[in-house]
Amino acid sequence: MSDHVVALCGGVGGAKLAHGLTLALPPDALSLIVNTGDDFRHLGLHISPDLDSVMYALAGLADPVRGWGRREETWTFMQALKGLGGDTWFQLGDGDLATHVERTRRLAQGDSLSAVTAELCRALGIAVRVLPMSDDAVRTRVLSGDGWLDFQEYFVHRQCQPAVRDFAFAGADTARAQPEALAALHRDDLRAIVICPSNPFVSVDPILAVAGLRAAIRASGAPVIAVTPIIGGKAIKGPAAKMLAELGLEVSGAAVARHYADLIQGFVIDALDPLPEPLRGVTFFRAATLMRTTEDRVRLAYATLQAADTLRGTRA
Ligand code: FO1
Repeated sequence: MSDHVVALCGGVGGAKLAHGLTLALPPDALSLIVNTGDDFRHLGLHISPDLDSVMYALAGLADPVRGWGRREETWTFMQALKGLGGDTWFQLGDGDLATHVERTRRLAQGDSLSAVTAELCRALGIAVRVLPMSDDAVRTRVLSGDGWLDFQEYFVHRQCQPAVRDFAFAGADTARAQPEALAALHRDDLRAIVICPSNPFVSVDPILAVAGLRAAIRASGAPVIAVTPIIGGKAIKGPAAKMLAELGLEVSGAAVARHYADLIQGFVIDALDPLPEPLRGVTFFRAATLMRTTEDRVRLAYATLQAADTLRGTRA
């Protein structure tokens, strides 16, 4: 029986479906491959925003309003830093700070990002495999009207205001795919590969840019299914809709499906959106994709897996 699922995810939306999948599947039936293109060094610390969004979502620690960081957070460190005239454009809550300090300490003693992530997951009671896309540095860069910007400079410091023209993933050509991630994609009992409703340009594309990962997905016999991050012409959170418009693309789930067209066999659009024009090799499914509650996450996880199951055996 084919029963392993691999999910690719980035920030907040992706973390929500990843959480739904962990509740729908036994822990050893799921591997999560997480974007690390947003990682950067700040205040001497190694910050991995997407790994943290996923870990906090799975551990029930995520802040439901901000989407990033921990809930019931306190900000004493930030206030003290501000008082000293320090750099405060990137907000680090007190509890969240512990994650970055501990990650940085372990990396400095020579542990890999995968090993550190596994330890952090164990400490937070997370049983599923949370795998950084690579242990090597890959850094997302954004080409804007103001030239090339580092990702967090664009995303947080400039609040996604510069219009985007292109993206680059520095280091992706030579970065080695995380070995367990690659092995999971090569399993012959793979039930589905799920592309979570993460930003296609800056959360999923960096994963696909890592040498070997896109090829492994294409070579897999399992159905590949993506879930829309766009509902009714809007992104629930983040700049996906703004980016689509700035790149001259239609702001719709269908446009995201076209972006993934060479990779997917299935695409889940929102139940309230019109069915897109047919796309060669891609079957569209409808589901309620807005995830307000934990039940919504689980429902979407089951709907996505069921849709993928109908596609089994359809790959050439
Ligand atoms: N996003 C913000 O918009 N402002 C912040 O100050 C901020 C701080 C932050 C700290 C830790 C962390 O793990 C994430 C944080 N994020 C913040 C979110 C993050 O930069 C982005 O959501 C992701 O990189 C995009 O997926």
